[in-house]
Amino acid sequence: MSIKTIEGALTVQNARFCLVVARFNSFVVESLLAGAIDALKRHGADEADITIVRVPGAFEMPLALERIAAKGDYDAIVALGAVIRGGTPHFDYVAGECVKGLAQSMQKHGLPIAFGVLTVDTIEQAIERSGAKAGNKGAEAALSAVEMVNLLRQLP
Ligand code: INI
Repeated sequence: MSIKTIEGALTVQNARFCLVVARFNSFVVESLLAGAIDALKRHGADEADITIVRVPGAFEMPLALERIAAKGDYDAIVALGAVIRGGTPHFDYVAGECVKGLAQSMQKHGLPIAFGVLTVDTIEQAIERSGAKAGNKGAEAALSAVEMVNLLRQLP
């Protein structure tokens, strides 16, 4: 007896992606964006099917993203940002609201939303995760979006 496995492939055709990108900490986020675009293109996405929407910071992401998700123009959304801990509780509010809002939109619309928002303690950790020794989390998020688009196309 063989086990039936359903999983999403890592190459995609005819899929529209929206990248929602925070301007805050742009020195890191622009590298996440470059990684995400590169990954999408190398895994089959057409440049004409990729849209970038810029927001001020991670706190504003849920509002823009909910509007985009509700419109239904995209097969997946990739959220890209960086929340870096400072000396105050600000980090917890911004990161918490961001992830909560994104998760709510994903469930509400049944739409893949990849979480490419770094939540780190130091600038060094952010740099490591945006194209240095810990990889590029923007590229990883984009790949998750590709996989989920393909998975949802297969699920009944
Ligand atoms: N926004 C971020 O995307 N990352 C951060 O690290 C950050 N910090 O630390 O303050 C941040 N703050 C701005 C926030 O997202 C809003 O844009 C701002 O509060 C205006 O609403």
